[in-house]
Amino acid sequence: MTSPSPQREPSLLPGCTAWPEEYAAHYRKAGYWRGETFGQMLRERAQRHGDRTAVVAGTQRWSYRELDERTDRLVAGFHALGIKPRDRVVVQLPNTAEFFEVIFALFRLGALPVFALPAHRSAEINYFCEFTEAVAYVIPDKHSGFDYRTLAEKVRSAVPGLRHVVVVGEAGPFTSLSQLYASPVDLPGPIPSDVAFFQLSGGSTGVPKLIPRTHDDYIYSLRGSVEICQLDETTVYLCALPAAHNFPLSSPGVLGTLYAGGTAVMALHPSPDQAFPLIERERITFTALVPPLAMIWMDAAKARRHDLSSLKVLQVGGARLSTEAAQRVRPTLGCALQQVYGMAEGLVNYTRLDDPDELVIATQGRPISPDDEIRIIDEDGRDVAPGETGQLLTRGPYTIRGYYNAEAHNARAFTSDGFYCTGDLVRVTPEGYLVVEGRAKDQINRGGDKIAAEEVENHLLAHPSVHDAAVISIPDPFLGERTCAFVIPREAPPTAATLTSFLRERGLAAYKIPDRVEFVATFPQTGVGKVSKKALRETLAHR
Ligand code: OOB
Repeated sequence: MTSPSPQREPSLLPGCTAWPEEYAAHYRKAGYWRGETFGQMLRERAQRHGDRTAVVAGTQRWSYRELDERTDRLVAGFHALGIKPRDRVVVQLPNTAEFFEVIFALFRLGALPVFALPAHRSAEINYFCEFTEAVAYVIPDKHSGFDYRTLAEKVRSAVPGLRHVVVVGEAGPFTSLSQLYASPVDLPGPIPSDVAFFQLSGGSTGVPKLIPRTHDDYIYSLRGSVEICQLDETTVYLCALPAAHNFPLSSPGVLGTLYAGGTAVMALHPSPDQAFPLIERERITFTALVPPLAMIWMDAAKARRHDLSSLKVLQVGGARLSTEAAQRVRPTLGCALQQVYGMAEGLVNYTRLDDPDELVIATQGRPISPDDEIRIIDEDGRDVAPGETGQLLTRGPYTIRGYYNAEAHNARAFTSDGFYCTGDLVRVTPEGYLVVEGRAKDQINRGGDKIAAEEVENHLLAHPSVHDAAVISIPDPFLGERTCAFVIPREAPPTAATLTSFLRERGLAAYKIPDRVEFVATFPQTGVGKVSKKALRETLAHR
């Protein structure tokens, strides 16, 4: 058992930026931050909903009480491994039941999960472990045909500070999660203003940035999301996207479902083959997808082999949904559409369940909180006229004030008065709804997967035959965007295949490998001598 230690003075993890005291005081006074931690939240839900089903995954069905008890026993196990409050633990788990006990045990202990995605490979995981000085790394044995233990071997040899690899399943040379359960111990837990975990930023720079989220701010975003999405004990949420991502985790996602006392059903893969039988069997009421998956589901639903009639709401977010696709949701799937425009840094916008169709189909919603502040600025940093498109800046009770240990980057990504510069080009409708029109950041949004151009460029530049590289997005009818790498070769030009396998060997996640490679002799330049990605995009349109 862990109990909070209210006697401890609040002190934020070094490397994190606190909200200025006057804002924190306001967010508490307004009732947004209610002084609750994730460990307490689960305990309270277990007391209230003991026998209700919290989690369904494969053949496992855990009640709230069972999840709470398993969590306590794992807290003891992690503690016995020597994992302490504020230690970072990279968690890379697919959609399994263990995902919950692992993260709640770390939350309760006050250790900080770093939420990696199942698609990440050694390039990303080495970096997360090194940068956060992680003491442990939690993996499945195998998932989607990939053996994570071979990845862990690589990470272990590259990052000597990593003390433990914990495996869900067959552990091989590592520690098995199943051997960690121990008798509950009484430990001081974290306090609500503490950082609870790290999310990853989609990013636009060389390496992904880490996003520290506190118990206070994240639980507020859950409560707000649960209210807007009308979740309650009868909600059966299907988690088809990777649970570690902010959207299925908390918007309202699996954590919002547990907040509301509902049931979170985990699908290992989001394909209709796996998801539709689950919808029918578990009577799923609510789920979330990225646009390309929504299109696959809509096509598959035409066959009508499964009963999807329990589904009330399909949320679509993470990337722009076309109006045409938005219009097809109800006719094909028989449920309401909710558009979600959010970011791991904080701000989440929803269309409301009682909004008129025009708003649901043509906008990306409005913020959760009355205290989410929105500014839309032009290239000179001036507020645009109402309805004009510009870059969205935001500040509020669940939007971070800085990335972890990133002082120089923070100076660019946040204004001096604490607004986060989203890099999204947005306009506001007369009803106060946001419409995402484009992007000012150097990122590719490949069907919801975010790729920082500079990160891929740096990996390409490591190849001896590459003189220079520029990665851009190309429009794609299915994914919205794909990536194209423009490469200036040295004397001996490599082939496109050599370069993509080189990136794979460097351990880059598959979704970041360029879909297309073009060789050129020079790059077009902007007036100030930078590579003009706009001109490169135009070149491609003409090829
Ligand atoms: C979600 O979070 P991230 O951190 O993976 O990506 C955030 C970025 C946004 O800045 C925007 O560029 C893009 O993804 N985005 C959308 C969008 N939702 C996100 N662009 C257009 N339309 C949308 N509906 O992607 C995320 C986090 C929480 C909830 C939902 C999505």
